[in-house]
Amino acid sequence: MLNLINRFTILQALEVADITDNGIIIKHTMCDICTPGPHCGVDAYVKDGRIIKLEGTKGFPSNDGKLCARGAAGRQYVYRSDRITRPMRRVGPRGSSEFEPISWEEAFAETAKGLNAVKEQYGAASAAFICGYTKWFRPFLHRLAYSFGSPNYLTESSGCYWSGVMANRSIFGVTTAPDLMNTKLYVAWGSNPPIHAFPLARNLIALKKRGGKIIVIDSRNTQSVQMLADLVLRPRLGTDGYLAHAMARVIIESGLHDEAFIKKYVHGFEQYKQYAMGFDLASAEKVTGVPAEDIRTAALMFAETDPSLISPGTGITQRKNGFNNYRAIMSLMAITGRFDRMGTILPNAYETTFCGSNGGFKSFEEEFIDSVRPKNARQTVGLEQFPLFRDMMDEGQGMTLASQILSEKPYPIKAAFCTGVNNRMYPDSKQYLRALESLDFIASTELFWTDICKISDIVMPVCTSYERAEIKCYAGKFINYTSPAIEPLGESKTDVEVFSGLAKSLELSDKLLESGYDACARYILSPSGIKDWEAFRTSDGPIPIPNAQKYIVGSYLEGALKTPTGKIELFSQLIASYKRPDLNPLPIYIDSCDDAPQSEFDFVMCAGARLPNTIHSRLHEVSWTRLLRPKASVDINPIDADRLGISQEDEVVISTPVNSISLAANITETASPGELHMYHGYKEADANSLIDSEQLDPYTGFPSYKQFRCKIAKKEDL
Ligand SMILES: Nc1nc2c(c(=O)[nH]1)N[C@H]1C(S)=C(S)[C@@H](COP(=O)(O)OP(=O)(O)OC[C@H]3O[C@@H](n4cnc5c(=O)[nH]c(N)nc54)[C@H](O)[C@@H]3O)O[C@H]1N2
Ligand SMILES: Nc1nc2c(c(=O)[nH]1)N[C@H]1C(S)=C(S)[C@@H](COP(=O)(O)OP(=O)(O)OC[C@H]3O[C@@H](n4cnc5c(=O)[nH]c(N)nc54)[C@H](O)[C@@H]3O)O[C@H]1N2
Ligand SMILES: [Mo]
Repeated sequence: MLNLINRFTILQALEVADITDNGIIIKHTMCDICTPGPHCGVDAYVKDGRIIKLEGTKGFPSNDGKLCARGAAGRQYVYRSDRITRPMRRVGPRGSSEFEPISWEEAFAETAKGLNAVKEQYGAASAAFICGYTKWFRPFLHRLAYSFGSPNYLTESSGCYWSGVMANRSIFGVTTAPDLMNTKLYVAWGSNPPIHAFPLARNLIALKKRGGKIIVIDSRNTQSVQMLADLVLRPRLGTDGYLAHAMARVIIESGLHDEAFIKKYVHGFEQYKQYAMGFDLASAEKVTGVPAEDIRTAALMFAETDPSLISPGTGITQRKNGFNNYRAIMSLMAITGRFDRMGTILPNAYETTFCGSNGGFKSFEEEFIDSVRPKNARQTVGLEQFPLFRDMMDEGQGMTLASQILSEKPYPIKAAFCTGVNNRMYPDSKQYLRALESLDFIASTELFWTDICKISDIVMPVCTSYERAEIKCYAGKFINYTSPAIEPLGESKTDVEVFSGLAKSLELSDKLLESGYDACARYILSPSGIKDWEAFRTSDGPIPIPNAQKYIVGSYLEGALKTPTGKIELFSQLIASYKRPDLNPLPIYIDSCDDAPQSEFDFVMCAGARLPNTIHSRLHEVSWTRLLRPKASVDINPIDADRLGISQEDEVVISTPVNSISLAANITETASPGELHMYHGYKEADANSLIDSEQLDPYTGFPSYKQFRCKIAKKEDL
């Protein structure tokens, strides 16, 4: 997106920093409330040390003056009444919410004592270092875990986007990015850009303005359908693999696959083709619910428009057969030669430069972590069960943590250092909380008083992006170093300050980590070519990265691909090497619903399709955003509502074999008949308390967030 905007416009716009008028100072900062990719520039209007207004920064690469509903509520988020402002020590029984304030020295000393006690008795691996969604400090936490000697660095990404990363790596050997600016056709498949990332939606509107086409494949009737789509396919939940194979057959039978490309670059085409030929249009219509003619039209439109690309979202992966559905979709790109070519998907030559953002050069982020990797450590959590995850990701599969804590198999976990962890984001959220509650020691860094804080022994207050300095790279080869817009609230610190303080108290002899954010970042980014670090630190806006390389399209394909065969793999040799009957080298289709008996649990729930006013649990307690959808509610189709006698806003009960919750009914065509949709993270109606934590995708360990059986009834009928 950056290359669209003239770099001088950006820099000029940002030179107007710090205008003072009536005692108001305008600070250029960043909203990091959502995904790391498009973090938006924000002007914080600060008076007497408090933010009084937020506006999008004009000319900023990702948002050019705009803010979404979540970003606009940032001021209320910062000043939420349940912000933690002092370090606290638990004094009553665990869960009693009895805490007393302590000094930071005490907080560090007691956390070090708690972690070291577990290390002495059980070994360092028995302490897990866990983080939620937040990405800005991840390499630092990773390093703290390794310096401590524990392999157990776990993140929320093991239920978020690692599955898509793994699918891309298994096929292409590398993660990929859509070349949106040069494409003629974009397929949003299980992805809803206007809601999940509005900077992306702006680019899609631009694509349409220049005559491009958009196909939306979504189980719901979404904003993408209404705003962007030229063609809409609405498959039943989880049937995307079937749909993709049926499209592959149409493409191959029409001779629209790229034979020369396949011959040169693709491994396993014959096995794949033979498999895909089993998916005829009539059966596909039955399974997916999409009219056969629409499947054909979509297949032809995708294959005949060149260049075209498919960009799948987490709507595909968060279910039992999610990894294979994703692979089936990406296989369409492989057989049509839509890889590493302008307007298709491009390999990410540098997967991450700094904290999940890509600045076009190889930084020392890997070295920062690798150099302290514990030797001869025990098996990382979840990796015995998920060998593909083990071989592709450098962290544990956090979805299995609760079961390892409770079973003590293959070895006990007895302490957790949690940084922004919310049990309500995990499958069987009550079990996750129960498991953590049973530990010998828990310390948390958090902004707000969450349930995990309430069961922690030590709680350490941390601050938001408005209260800290933070570095971020942008795809257009720019890098930004913000300054705090306001002082950290109360006694809160940044997470990285906490890690540095703790590294000292733990006596890890990790001088680099002890030296703090700026020094570590300077080391990690030393290959950037930035000469005057001080000028960068105080730059107050994005600066060009001197050593950023422009990717030469096609260059990855011309070398050996990072797959076992050095080719694009439709048949995964790595998966074949495991020789496990439940892991198929081909992207096979199986029904991806959980095992609850259909006779009793006759609806399928998808929990978590993004809403404009939410970002997981973080904005549920913020009144501006909450007002846009005041009640936790479940979307149900009018046909189903009629049949069950449910009226708008009736209280309904949803049950699975794991739990029951009650919430309001929202009758809408958005949901297809037989399917329900609700958002996650509500205290009063926790979707994830319904989900069986054992129902995981065997390839990736991904949970069944977006497809599990349940039943629904009117509360007064029960
Ligand atoms: N049912 C269902 N469940 C889902 C999903 C779904 O679609 N459906 N989506 C999954 C996905 S994709 C994701 S990414 C996860 C998200 O899962 P989480 O990241 O756990 O989401 P939140 O609860 O919003 O945030 C966790 C906590 O981080 C705290 N926090 C915010 N910023 C900071 C910070 O800078 N430092 C610290 N220490 N804490 C901070 C917040 O206060 C919050 O309590 O949820 C997953 N869970
Ligand atoms: N507003 C908002 N934006 C967010 C977030 C948020 O919480 N709120 N979270 C951020 C995070 S952590 C992530 S990972 C991204 C995720 O961003 P997306 O991947 O876009 O996430 P979703 O909205 O959960 O899913 C996309 C679409 O998939 C559809 N879908 C669900 N199941 C199926 C299926 O089986 N087949 C098909 N074809 N479609 C299906 C849903 O109806 C939904 O419209 O969003 C990020 N942006
Ligand atoms: Mo996510």
